[in-house]
Amino acid sequence: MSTLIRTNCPRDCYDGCGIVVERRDSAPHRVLGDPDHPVSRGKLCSKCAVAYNGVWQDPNARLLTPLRRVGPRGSDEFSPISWQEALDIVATRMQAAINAHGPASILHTHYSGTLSLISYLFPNRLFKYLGASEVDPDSICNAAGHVAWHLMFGNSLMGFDPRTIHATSCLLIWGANPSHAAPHAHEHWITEAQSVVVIDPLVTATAAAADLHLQLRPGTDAALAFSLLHCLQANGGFDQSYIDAHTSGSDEIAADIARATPTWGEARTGVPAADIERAAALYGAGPALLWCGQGLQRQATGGNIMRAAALLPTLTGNIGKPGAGFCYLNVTPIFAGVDLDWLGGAEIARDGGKRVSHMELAKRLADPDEFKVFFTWNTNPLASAPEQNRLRAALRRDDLFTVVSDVFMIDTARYADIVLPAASFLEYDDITFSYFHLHMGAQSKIDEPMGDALPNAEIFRRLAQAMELDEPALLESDESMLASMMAQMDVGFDFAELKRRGHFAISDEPASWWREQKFDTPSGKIEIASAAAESMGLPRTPQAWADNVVSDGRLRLLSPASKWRLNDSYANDPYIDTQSGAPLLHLNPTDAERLGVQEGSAVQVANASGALSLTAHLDNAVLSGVAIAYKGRWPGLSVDARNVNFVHEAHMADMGESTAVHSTLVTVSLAKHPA
Ligand SMILES: Nc1nc2c(c(=O)[nH]1)N[C@H]1C(S)=C(S)[C@@H](COP(=O)(O)OP(=O)(O)OC[C@H]3O[C@@H](n4cnc5c(=O)[nH]c(N)nc54)[C@H](O)[C@@H]3O)O[C@H]1N2
Ligand SMILES: Nc1nc2c(c(=O)[nH]1)N[C@H]1C(S)=C(S)[C@@H](COP(=O)(O)OP(=O)(O)OC[C@H]3O[C@@H](n4cnc5c(=O)[nH]c(N)nc54)[C@H](O)[C@@H]3O)O[C@H]1N2
Ligand SMILES: [Mo]
Repeated sequence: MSTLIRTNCPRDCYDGCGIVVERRDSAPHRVLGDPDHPVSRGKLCSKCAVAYNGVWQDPNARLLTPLRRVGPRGSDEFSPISWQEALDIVATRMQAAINAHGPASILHTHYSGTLSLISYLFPNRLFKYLGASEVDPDSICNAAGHVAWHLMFGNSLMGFDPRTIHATSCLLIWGANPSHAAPHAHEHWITEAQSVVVIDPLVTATAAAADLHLQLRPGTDAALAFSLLHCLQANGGFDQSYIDAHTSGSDEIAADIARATPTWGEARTGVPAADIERAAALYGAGPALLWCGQGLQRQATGGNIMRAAALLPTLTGNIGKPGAGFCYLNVTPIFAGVDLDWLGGAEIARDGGKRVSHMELAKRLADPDEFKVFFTWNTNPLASAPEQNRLRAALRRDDLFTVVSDVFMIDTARYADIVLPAASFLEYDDITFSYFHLHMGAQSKIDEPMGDALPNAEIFRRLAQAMELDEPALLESDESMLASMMAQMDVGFDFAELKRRGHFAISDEPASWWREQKFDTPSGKIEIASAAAESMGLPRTPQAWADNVVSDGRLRLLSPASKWRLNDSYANDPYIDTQSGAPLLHLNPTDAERLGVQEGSAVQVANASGALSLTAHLDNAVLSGVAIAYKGRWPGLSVDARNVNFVHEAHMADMGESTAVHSTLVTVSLAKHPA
């Protein structure tokens, strides 16, 4: 017997695909694309198709019971225990930490293993209610961009509606690699634009398919933005009436724009002057969309870069009309009406918890006095966070009580005192969204959780009970939260009907956001010059900066999204492991020659935080001076128990205490022994 059930993918991905599951009684369910979903159009990307039909349904790979560590930290030695025992231990240790050191001595970290709304947000209610400390989630990903666009536009969570692509003349993709990070957008959506320009140091498949690719040196984007503006202005591409009506401070950058000729731009960015002029002509030809990914702001000056890039739509008036706009992220549930603050427990929050940047996690956790309990859920810091070696050492602290909740036995869990098994998205109801296209979806329960695993929300309800907390918000049922969200969205149907439909678009016609040109900044205008920035110790205006060329032989290591993994999810799927092959360092052949490295050579990649063994792959797609090692491998599955974050030094970007991971500098040398 088999039945078809619609659901949606809750991964941290731009695409947010529709899924159909063929539910089978005595065989693994078949997870397929939903033919009626406008984004996935009947197909899943290769990584999700493999992992959802593979490791995610493999009882030998999944965590099936709560575990208590019985061996040394980092070992494999755990014993199964009951939920009651596990939660009683966790509750007792958390209460003891609160009594002795205050609630801020509990540090929790979480991110986006699943983005389904209840699972992603509800657990925060408990930590907020206690007044616990939190690792700032976005500081590992995109906080610099958020701060930058908040300063300029008063909002970084609302961009353009992708459906407006039919009205655009040019799509400018800046520092995103949709061919990996948004494969369906790459295949179906981008192809609908009249012209496509890509700005990326790497020849990605999206860049290769574009009308024009500006292959700039990493960290030189702000200079490129000013040079593009110089050309746009020279061609009459500035919209002076828009500038006068809706922006403030343009006069303060006029001289910088005047100076940034195409030859000036070429010298700073490595992009040929003629290509800068061509890109400006394409962007200036009509309504244009600017899509800023997250790669361009993972830089030491990433916030400044995002402010500079935002000058393009601002000075050309490409805002609030069909086919025009800018996008970093669209937090679709907000526009659908969901009250995310309520769901995450803002109303019951107690003051006093600290906020810690991921860039400081390893350092702060190593201090025996600051944190006594470390609770990790929905994220795998030993794979994804910087300073891997230092973090691992901190997790060996005997006096740190560590709890990890995940679907799998991830590296971080090996350091936990208690491991709590989480159910997968096929095993409970929830609501999903995309942070790019404007659809909300139902996550439908296909089957009972595997083993004794529980959905995130149920784990935290039971923990609140074990702590004898009677605040109703901590005990609210999924049914109640689903009903409230459906009421907030006011779509005229209930969750059962959403499950039947699968998904809905938040509007029939493309949303025309920003049409009213209202900006939630102190002046109500787009703030090119910002007193708020100045008061944060930042420059008043975006600066035409470019990182210097590295001339001491070191390479700039970029570690962007891999085609085969979703962050560090799926790395444990055997088929994906085979497809990904050995961990590679992609090098430009001229750099390889200078280093005496050949295709397949074992190389050592090193800097102050440590050294990593990789296999060299000579690749003309990589700019000279740059090296690529894709993110997301599990350290525990590699020979030297390390992944690329072993050489990630945790430098902060200029805004948001955010990651500057693509600013990492490394020396590369031939390894003494084969990899
Ligand atoms: N070098 C380098 N490092 C990076 C980046 C980079 O570009 N370069 N990118 C950074 C970025 S952008 C991000 S967002 C982070 C992401 O880093 P992580 O948050 O660590 O990665 P994910 O793979 O999204 O999710 C982590 C875990 O969530 C688990 N999970 C899935 N569903 C559930 C669930 O329902 N409940 C629970 N409890 N767990 C679940 C998965 O099994 C997985 O182990 O990595 C960052 N790290
Ligand atoms: N397959 C897959 N999809 C994913 C993820 C994944 O791990 N795998 N992760 C998800 C998550 S959490 C996120 S945040 C997004 C991230 O996805 P993206 O927004 O695409 O960000 P990145 O992968 O960091 O990098 C994108 C591009 O930025 C380029 N880049 C690096 N430095 C610079 C620079 O200085 N300037 C410019 N202009 N470009 C630069 C890189 O070469 C890369 O091609 O993808 C999501 N989707
Ligand atoms: Mo991310």
